[in-house]
Amino acid sequence: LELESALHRALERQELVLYYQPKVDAVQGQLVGFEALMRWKRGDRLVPPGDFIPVAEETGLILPMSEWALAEASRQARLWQDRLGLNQAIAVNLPNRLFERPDLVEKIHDAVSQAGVAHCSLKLEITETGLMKDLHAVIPTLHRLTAIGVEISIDDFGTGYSSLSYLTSLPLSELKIDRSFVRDLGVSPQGAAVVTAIIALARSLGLSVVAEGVETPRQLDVLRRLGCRVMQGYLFAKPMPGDEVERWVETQL
Ligand code: G
Ligand code: G
Ligand code: NA
Ligand code: MN
Repeated sequence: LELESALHRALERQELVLYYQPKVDAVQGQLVGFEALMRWKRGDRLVPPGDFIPVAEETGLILPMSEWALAEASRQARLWQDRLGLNQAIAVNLPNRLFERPDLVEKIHDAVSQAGVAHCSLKLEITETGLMKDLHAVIPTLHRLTAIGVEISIDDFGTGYSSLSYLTSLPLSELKIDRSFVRDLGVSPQGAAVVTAIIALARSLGLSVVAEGVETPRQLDVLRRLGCRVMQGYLFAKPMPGDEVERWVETQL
């Protein structure tokens, strides 16, 4: 309860910040997008999302927090467009509770229009576990979002216990290979099995694939040989504040 009121104040006092982690095409060496990750500046501490997102979800604070994140990511997209000519999309993690909102599509529309960016400047990352809870309620919303140009990515793919049949009935654009599978690459011969299967699945469904949590050149090498180009992880860049991203982008040119 104490954490709940502290989090409430954090939202009002603008103590929440977004960090951004680049997604790169590791074959061409190109920046292809960003994932926005929330942090809480609590005094001189930087609280990671694992320590407050669960409470935010339980209390419903996740709704205004996510609304804030959508607006903030849109604002950042506009800033990078103006300052650096960057047009890569920023992906926001959207907890499945947000699909309870009948006005979700309008909220997203408002966020991008107020920032003056195109709808395709935002992407949404959702997890399969939450999706499955109320798939039929979610499908029309996903269709409306993709119709206005907001692409949908499935986060932590392969870690849920859901059936795969939903993949063909949803308008998705991307699967993100969970970092637990990437961690095992090059460690054991079985390590590559799941990753190989996800890449094949994505390819046959016409989806792009992103490997998360890439930390070593060995993992990069195995992923490349398996046909995965787009990667995200400490090997390339950690999540950074917006101004640090600008410096990072300049060193990449
Ligand atoms: O940044 P970090 O490694 O600590 O993220 C931990 C978890 O918190 C990840 O699973 C990530 O999806 C989640 N997370 C990070 N930022 C956000 C956010 O803005 N909204 C939601 N709902 N989850 C987030
Ligand atoms: O659940 P989600 O995939 O959104 O979580 C992303 C989390 O992964 C963030 O907390 C981010 O800080 C973390 N992360 C990003 N790159 C790496 C990496 O290379 N290794 C590890 N261990 N974590 C990473
Ligand atoms: Na994510
Ligand atoms: Mn993820």
